Amino acid sequence: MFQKILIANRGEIALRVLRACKELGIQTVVVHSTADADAMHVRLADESVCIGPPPSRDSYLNIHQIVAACEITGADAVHPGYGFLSENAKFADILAAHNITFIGPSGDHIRIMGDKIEAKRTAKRLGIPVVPGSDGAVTEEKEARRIAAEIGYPVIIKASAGGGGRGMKVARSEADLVVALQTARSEAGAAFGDDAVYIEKYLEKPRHIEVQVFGDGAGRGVHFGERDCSLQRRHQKVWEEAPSPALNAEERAHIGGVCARAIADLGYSGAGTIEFLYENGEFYFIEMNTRLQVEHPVTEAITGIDLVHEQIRVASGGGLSMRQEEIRFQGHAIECRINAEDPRTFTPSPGTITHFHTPGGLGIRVDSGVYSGYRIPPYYDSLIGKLIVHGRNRVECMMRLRRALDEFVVDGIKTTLPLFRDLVGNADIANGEYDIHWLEKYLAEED
Ligand code: MV4
Repeated sequence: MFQKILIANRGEIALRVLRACKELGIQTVVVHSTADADAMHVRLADESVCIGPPPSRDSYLNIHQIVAACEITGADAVHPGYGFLSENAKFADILAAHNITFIGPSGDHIRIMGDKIEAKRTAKRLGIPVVPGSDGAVTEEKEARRIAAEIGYPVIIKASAGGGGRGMKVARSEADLVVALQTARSEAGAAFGDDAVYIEKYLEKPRHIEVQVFGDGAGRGVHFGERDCSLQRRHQKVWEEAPSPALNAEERAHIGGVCARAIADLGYSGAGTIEFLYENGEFYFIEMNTRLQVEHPVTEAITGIDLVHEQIRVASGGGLSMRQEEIRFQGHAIECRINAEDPRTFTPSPGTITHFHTPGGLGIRVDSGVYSGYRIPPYYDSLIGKLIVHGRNRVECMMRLRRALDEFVVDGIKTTLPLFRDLVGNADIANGEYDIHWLEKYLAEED
């Protein structure tokens, strides 16, 4: 097992990883920017190293500074959290070259999944169902027309270097296609320095369902069920739940089994998430994330398994602590992302939190690094905490969520809490009847 882990992140996820390290008796080092000197994770860590000024590129994204912090403190592993360097293949390779363990998959696996064309080709080869479309990159107009005619309109053109909704264009007819192809290619070239694009059938009203997987890097793979992340705005998830209200136990076991086998065959190591669009009873792979995700606590709630413990264990060579048959799903969990934003316009609202009171009681978890008197720096994302509620079934979970939202107090700044208080009372949400466009339509109708 590791002696000392360096946490290369900030905010609630730095605290999340810190807690896992403490439980495992592992020493902790955190790195931070000058803007985060008074952050909770800095106070609670055994050691801290200031690695630069506020902008992320000069601190949390500065590979040299982080490697130097490892050398100075003698850390033998790095947990990258999510965002920042968590899916940076070069960072994983550099750490490996310095004999420091990256708590995550190999640089090569990160690289494959970062290239969306390569990721889709790999998924298909491993038996994961993919969205019908081009076999690889498309450059010629003629070829684009042929593929689109074959799969049928509407189609979507995506950048291979994109992902997470960046660099996509929908074409509803052949007349749209030429413009969409040219625009997508030039935008991708400008944004990512790679103009490779591919074509897919455009799904009109899918849900976003993702499967949590884990590999031991030696040919074993397991799945931890799915999360429904359809409630989002501008590709920012707002509310996530497990299990998905749209799936039955048979569909869950089937897609989970497909994903677990794929991860085993790939020789993948650590935590991963396989993202699907789900429409009319069918799953279509879109991307794979090679990191721990923001919404991992809903999976922890329904399985009772600490996914960060598992990441650390696998990275240290201890293997997976359980077999698939030992992973059981109990009840229902919902996560609300509490952002320092206007609840309607989502405009960031940094400033000082004058009063912070979190809900408690059975089935309630709050992951947050903020406190009364904390000043939110304007340099980073606006997530200030996550409320995760667990119940024996979805109805109980929703009742408990409504009560927890009533107890939650954040004064001094605007937050997304009022939006969640509206959503828990909405009939479509109560019925679990929503797709990836539901929230944006709801917000547009409210105005
Ligand atoms: C799609 C799609 C419809 N059809 N692909 C957006 C993020 C990126 N991960 C993939 N995305 C989409 N891909 C096909 N073939 C619709 C989206 C999409 C979306 C997906 C998941 C969650 C929210 C979304 C919001 C708008 C569009």
